[in-house]
Amino acid sequence: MLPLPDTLYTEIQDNVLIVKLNRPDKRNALNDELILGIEQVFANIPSGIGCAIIYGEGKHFSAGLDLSSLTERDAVQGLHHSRMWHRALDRVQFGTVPVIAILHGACVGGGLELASACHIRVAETSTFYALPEGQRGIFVGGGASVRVPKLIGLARMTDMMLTGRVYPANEGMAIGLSQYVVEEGAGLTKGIELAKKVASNAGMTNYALMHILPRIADSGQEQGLMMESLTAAIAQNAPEAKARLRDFLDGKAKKVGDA
Ligand code: 1HE
Repeated sequence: MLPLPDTLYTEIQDNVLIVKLNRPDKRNALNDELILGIEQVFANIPSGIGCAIIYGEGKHFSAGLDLSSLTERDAVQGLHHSRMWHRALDRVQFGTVPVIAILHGACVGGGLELASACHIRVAETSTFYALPEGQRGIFVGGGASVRVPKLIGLARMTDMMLTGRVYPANEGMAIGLSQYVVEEGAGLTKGIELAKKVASNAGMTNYALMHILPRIADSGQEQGLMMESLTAAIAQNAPEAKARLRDFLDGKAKKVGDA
């Protein structure tokens, strides 16, 4: 694996890969170096890792696209730049392990695009969400037009971009931008707790949730139901599933709601 930029830091805790955006002086604004670094990290998840976490150093998760690079680009370069973001964030969404984003402060523009490519979002109470592209005279280019409406609906995203609306953490959770809100400073602990649960699932279950569920959601009812049946059949056939089912029937597995 190529060396990562100083602005991206990774560490491994047990079977969890922790990725930190480390450009706090620029509010973790995402320049090409960082986006390519993210692509590289998520394309090369070490074996044995069952879940990844991404968070930001400093007071903000991410201020989005590094705007300083935008003024120089022509249309063709802009197209390729947007496609580079798509490639990198596809690595996050459709990689080998589920990814949990821990949010605080600004989660705006490209920062929200990155967060929305993750599978679980945990927001600390300082988190605020916005799509300031509308105000900057540009359009989203990192996948928000596809991923954000799936979280909050077309009307809410349209309003965010037309009016510059900012959603605070609690409202963000209510509309679907995060699945959790936690106290300030508690995000990483919560993320690691969730990551351990995720990593303890059967491999086929996590694979299906990452790679098949979104495709079912994008397809028509008949195709979706067929894909569901095929996935269910493959999952239940795995030796790991048989062992887990046997454990439950023998009274050895946790019941729903057990810690
Ligand atoms: C930046 C960026 C950036 C900060 N690109 N340099 N995103 C935005 O439109 C959000 C722009 N940023 C802000 O609104 C604010 O910076 C924050 C609300 C996120 C944070 O405020 P604050 O007071 O903590 O920090 P600051 O003083 O505004 O910024 C500190 C430094 O970071 C400052 O640089 P300095 O050299 O003067 O110290 C800022 O210029 C710099 N900085 N944000 C470049 N985004 C794939 S398409 C996606 C399209 C988008 O993401 S558009 C949305 C871009």
